[in-house]
Amino acid sequence: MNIGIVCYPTFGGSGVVATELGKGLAMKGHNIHFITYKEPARLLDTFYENIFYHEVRLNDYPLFDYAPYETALASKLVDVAINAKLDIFHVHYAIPHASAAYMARQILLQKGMNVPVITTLHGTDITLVGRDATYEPVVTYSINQSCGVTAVSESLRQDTFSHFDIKNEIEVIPNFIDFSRFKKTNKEHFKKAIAPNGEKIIVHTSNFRKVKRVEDVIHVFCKVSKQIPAKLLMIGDGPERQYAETLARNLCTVMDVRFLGKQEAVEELLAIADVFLLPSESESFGLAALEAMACEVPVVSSNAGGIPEVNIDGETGFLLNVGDIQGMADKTLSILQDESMLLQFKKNALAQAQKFDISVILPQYEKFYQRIKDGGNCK
Ligand code: GMT
Repeated sequence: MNIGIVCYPTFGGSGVVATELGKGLAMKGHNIHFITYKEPARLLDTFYENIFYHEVRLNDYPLFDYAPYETALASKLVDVAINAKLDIFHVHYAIPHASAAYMARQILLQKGMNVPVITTLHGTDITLVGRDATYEPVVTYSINQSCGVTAVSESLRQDTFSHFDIKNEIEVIPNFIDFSRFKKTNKEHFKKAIAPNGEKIIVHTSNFRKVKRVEDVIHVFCKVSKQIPAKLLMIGDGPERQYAETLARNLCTVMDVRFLGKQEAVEELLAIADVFLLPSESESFGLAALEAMACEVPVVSSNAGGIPEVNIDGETGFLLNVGDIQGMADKTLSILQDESMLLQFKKNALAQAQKFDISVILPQYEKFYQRIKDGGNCK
C-alpha cells in the first residue's frame, strides 16, 4: 500500500509511535510518506528506500499572526495523495491532523480520488487539549468523519466516548516496542561510572510537562535515597525541568541526581536501571514504561489512564494513586531491598513487554487498513 502518515515529528509519544510504525510498515514492503513540518526525529538515523518525507512549509505573510498550518497541511496532503497515489491517510494525534485530513479527503473526492482517513488517538488530544472548548467541536466532528479510528488503549477508548459525542467505532490497537532496539544489554562499565559504589539506579523519562508530575519523581527519589544508596537519572526536557532541578537541589544530595536532557539512545540508559518511575497525572498508555519494561526494568507508576494495561501491579512493578509519593517511595524501596523480588519483577516486566512486540501489533494495523479500504464507512 501507499500510506501517508501525519504526525508530530517529536522525540517521544505519538511522534515516535507513528515513525516506528512507518518504519515497520516500510520493512514489510509498503511505501510510506511522512507528511509533517519537520523530519521526524527517529527517521534521521539512516536512509530508507521506500520511506519518503514531505515537508509542510508555511509561507510567511505580514497579515498572519499565526500562519495557517492546518490549511498548509491539508494542501500538502492533497498534493502527496495525487502524486504518490496514496491508498490511505493515517493521522496520529487528532489535533489538527484529523480535521486537515478530512479537508484533504473532501478535496480529493471532488477530483475523483477516494483516500480513506484513519485517525489514531494518542492521549492528550482527548484527555487534555481536545476536551477544551477551544477545540472540542472540531475534534468531535473529525473523529466522527474519520473512516477508521483507533486508540492506543482501552482506557483512552473509553475516555473518548465519555468526553465526546462519538458515533464512530473505535478499535484499540496498543502501542508497541521494537526489541531489536529496546533490550537489556551489558553496560557494566557505564553502570560503574554512574554508580561507582553499587548504588541502585532509578530512571525517569518524559517531556517534563505538568501532566508528568516530575516533582513527584524527585520527592520519591529523595525519600528512597535517604534509606539506601541510589542515583536518579532524569531523561528528557520540558517546561518543568527547572523546577525539578531546584527541588532536587533542595531536597536531595545534588550529586545523586543527574538531569541528562533529551537522549537519542534511551535504551542504553535503561540497560543500567533498577526501577523506572512514572507518576503521571494522566497517561493514555505510557510508552516510556513499556520501553523500560522491554529492557527488564520494573516500573513504579501511578494508576492513571492506560498505565494499568501496561504495568501490572505486584508483577511488573507497582501502581499507586496519583500523588501518593510515600506509597511510591515505599514500593520502590521494597523492590530495591529485595533481590529476589527485583529479579522476578525484571523477568515479569520482559514477559509483559513481549505482548507488545512490534511483530504482534503491526499486523493489526495492516489488517485494519485493509478493512477500512475494502469495506469501511468511506468505501
Ligand atoms: O506524553 C505526552 O505528553 C506526549 C503524548 C503524545 O501524543 O505525543 O503522549 C501520548 O501518546 C503516547 C503514545 O501513544 C502515550 O504513550 C502517552 O501515554 C500519551 N500521553 C498522555 O496521555 C499524557
